[in-house]
Amino acid sequence: MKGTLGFRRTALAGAVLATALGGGAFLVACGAGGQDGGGASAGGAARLSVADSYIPMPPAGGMAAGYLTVRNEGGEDDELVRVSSPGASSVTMHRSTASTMEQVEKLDVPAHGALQLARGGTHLMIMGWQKAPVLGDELELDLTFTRTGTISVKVPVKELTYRPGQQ
Ligand SMILES: [Cu+2]
Repeated sequence: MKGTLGFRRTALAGAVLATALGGGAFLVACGAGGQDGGGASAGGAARLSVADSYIPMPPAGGMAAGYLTVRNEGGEDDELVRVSSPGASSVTMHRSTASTMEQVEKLDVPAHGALQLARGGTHLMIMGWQKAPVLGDELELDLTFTRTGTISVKVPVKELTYRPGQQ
């Protein structure tokens, strides 16, 4: 079965590359079972929930990062395509690379999987706060997904060193 394994690796690398390029090249669809017979509405829609969201307190109320996890318990892939907030003029999606970060237009939320925005990786960038945030504030983020539509969450402003799981 070496051939199969090799193919899977190639497909995976392709998917990672397509994601990295951030383009519309999502031809490398859901490879796993090798069934590419449509499956669109078959396995139940995407079922999303958001957890572990927080914003480390930005220095002097400037640019802040936002982190959260989007879980998808449903059978369809979804993708996060837009984030906005009534309390900030700009929220963008960023991916960190070795030495810098770049804006991306969408982020995948795989079926039976999760999209994790975490320190050192993919994150939200929040700018233009209408009111300088203080610890304990909550910022509404409106997350728009291709299939699910918009989910609004209240994201707490935490200490700069906060990590999820800490109280
Ligand atoms: Cu960034």
